[in-house]
Amino acid sequence: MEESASRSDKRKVVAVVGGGLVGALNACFFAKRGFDVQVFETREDIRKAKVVKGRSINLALSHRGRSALKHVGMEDKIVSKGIPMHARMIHSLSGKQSPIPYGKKGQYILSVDRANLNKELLTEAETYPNTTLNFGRKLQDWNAETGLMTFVRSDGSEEEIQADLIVGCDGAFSAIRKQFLRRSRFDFSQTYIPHGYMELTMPPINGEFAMKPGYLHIWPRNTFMMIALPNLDKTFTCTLFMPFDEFEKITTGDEVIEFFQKYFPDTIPLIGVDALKRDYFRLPGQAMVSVKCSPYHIGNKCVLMGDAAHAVVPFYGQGMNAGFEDCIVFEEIMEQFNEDFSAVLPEYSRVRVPDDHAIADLAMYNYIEMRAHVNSKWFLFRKHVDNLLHAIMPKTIIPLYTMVTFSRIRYHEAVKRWHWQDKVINRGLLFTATGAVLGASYLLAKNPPDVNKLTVPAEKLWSRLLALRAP
Ligand code: FAD
Ligand code: EGU
Repeated sequence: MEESASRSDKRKVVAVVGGGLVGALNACFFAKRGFDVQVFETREDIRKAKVVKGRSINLALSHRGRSALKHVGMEDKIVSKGIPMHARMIHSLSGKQSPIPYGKKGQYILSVDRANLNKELLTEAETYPNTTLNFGRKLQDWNAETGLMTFVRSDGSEEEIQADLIVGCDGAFSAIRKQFLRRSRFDFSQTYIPHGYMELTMPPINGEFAMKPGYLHIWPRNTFMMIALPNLDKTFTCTLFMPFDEFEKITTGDEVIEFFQKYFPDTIPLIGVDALKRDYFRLPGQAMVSVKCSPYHIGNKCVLMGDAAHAVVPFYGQGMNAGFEDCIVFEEIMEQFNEDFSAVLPEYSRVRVPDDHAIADLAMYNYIEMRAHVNSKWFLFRKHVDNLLHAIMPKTIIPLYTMVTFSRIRYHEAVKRWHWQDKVINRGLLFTATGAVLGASYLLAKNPPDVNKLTVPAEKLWSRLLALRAP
């Protein structure tokens, strides 16, 4: 009697599998609600490890990610260690640099250090007495009926743990997700893109940033693209995107320099010839994968969040931001349904799948668009058109990246609105063009041109037509 009473009194155990960015943040969300939170992470504690190998060194943090950090009181701490980027800086082949602001003064994104962000979130999670971080625990398998998980410790020994709720935050190659794949009516797709990425460091020059730090630097070259984000130590992390077969074509230091001479000549003296020759061969090009699936839950036992639910290609700077927003959405539904997992989990899938799929599609769309025809001129042109239309009709036309980056408009709503805006713009163009044709016909009918005077310079004819008045 007594035992069963104390058992039902016991706090529910939430196992967060994966102590990466989303797992560590999620631990804070669940800890705040008072659950017994157990985090399991394959790696050793990154706060103790000397070298942290891993994916991208820095990331662009924007509104959605910040909102989630705010929920757990971490926004200021992270923002204070971020470097604001108020604009993109477009580098043309000739070395010309053109800034394009992200928006108004308050509209900027932040370059944040991935390792530091992860460490701060783990430390924050640990401040809750009801949270335990378990490092060196790799999830091997789990049972969807019982919620029993098997972990392998660093020394090879196994450990079994039971939880009331399992939150899979174990990244794009999620081990938790494997059980989902065996279930009926689970949709899953995974696509590797032909491009890989490589990170190169641009050191400071005379103790100062080698380029202006307040920008996201971009070298758009169609098939090839490079992007650079500033770090607190006054370095830039440059990320080179190119097709794997192109990566493989370059086999010697001289070929690296030749390649950079052709596409990114202004960066050679900034990264340094020797560093370039050396660092290019440190690691091979890294793969990028897009993963979509649905639903995100199994019964009242398990739910996927972050890259485990939706890995997106990085061409919108939204992967982490979307994963952080997952945590807010789940939190709101927990509130709404009184922490009743059997109601919360299906609702979470229902609400969140369309939005995560929308951002996955947008990121893939932007990848295809950028590699197809985005050189520096086109990039500048498109962004200026976007910003101009917004300036003319601020309430009607909001650039897509603004909705994605600086608002919490649901991703799928942003896409809908974007299509609608496109229609408005096209109608506007059609209307203008029709007006011009009608106006021209009218003027020509009223004042048939004197064939002998058709040597009038073209500009004059145009200015007459545009002025819509008889000559
Ligand atoms: P992860 O960061 O992958 O963390 C998963 C964790 O789970 C890891 O710590 C891993 O060790 C652990 N784990 C894995 N398997 C197991 C297991 N079996 N048992 C226990 N633990 C396990 N996003 C942005 O918002 N802005 C950007 O600017 C941006 N730039 C990017 C640039 C590049 C080149 C790339 C590749 C991605 C970028 N992203 C960006 C996306 C971002 O990196 C991811 O969306 C984010 O890291 C997802 O966090 P996560 O916690 O879901 O997964
Ligand atoms: C890629 C890799 C510029 C960090 C998309 C913009 C990215 C980032 C853009 C990486 C681009 C591309 C946007 C932001 C951001 C732009 C965005 C891409 C950060 C549409 C560390 N993208 N990224 N769009 O508008 O909305 O500036 O590795 F080159 S931040 Cl590909 Cl806003």
